[in-house]
Amino acid sequence: MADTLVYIGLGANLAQPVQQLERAILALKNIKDTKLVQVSSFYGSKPMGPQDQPDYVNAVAAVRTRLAAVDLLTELQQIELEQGRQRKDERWGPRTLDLDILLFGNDLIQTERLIVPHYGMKQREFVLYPLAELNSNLVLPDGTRLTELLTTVPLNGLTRL
Ligand code: ROI
Repeated sequence: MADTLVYIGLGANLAQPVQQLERAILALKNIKDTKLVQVSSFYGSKPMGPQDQPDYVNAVAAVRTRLAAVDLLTELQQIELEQGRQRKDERWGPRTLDLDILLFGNDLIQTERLIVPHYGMKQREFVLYPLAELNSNLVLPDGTRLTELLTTVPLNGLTRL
């Protein structure tokens, strides 16, 4: 079976977020049947959602995997839990680590556990700009060009750290 190029969004805004992302990247390197191929710069971003929470640190990583998407998701959720992620009731609250599958090749996935492409990615500056650093020629499965999205989504204070 061939491998799949996957883009993963990383985000944290608690408990030393830069270190959380660095630790998560080490953990990505250890996922079975998966190779880390690229990591963007780290970015500081304003919280999307409730504003009474710290700023975020965000990045995007590219991996090549032979795992099925759902099995990769299980691995990512395990890493989140190992880094102290607590599932809270509050929607869009702060978190020590968030790992989102943004794109899984050109696959469209709509299951109970997983929706890919990530539902919010087209509107999120903290996803689109790091992604563009990895592949500015990227075209989404629906044919949208990343460069096109960048013209419509402002930086909103996003800064490269
Ligand atoms: N806001 C920013 N800036 N970065 C995130 O990674 C992020 N993640 C989230 C919500 C709470 C929606 N806001 C965010 O899950």
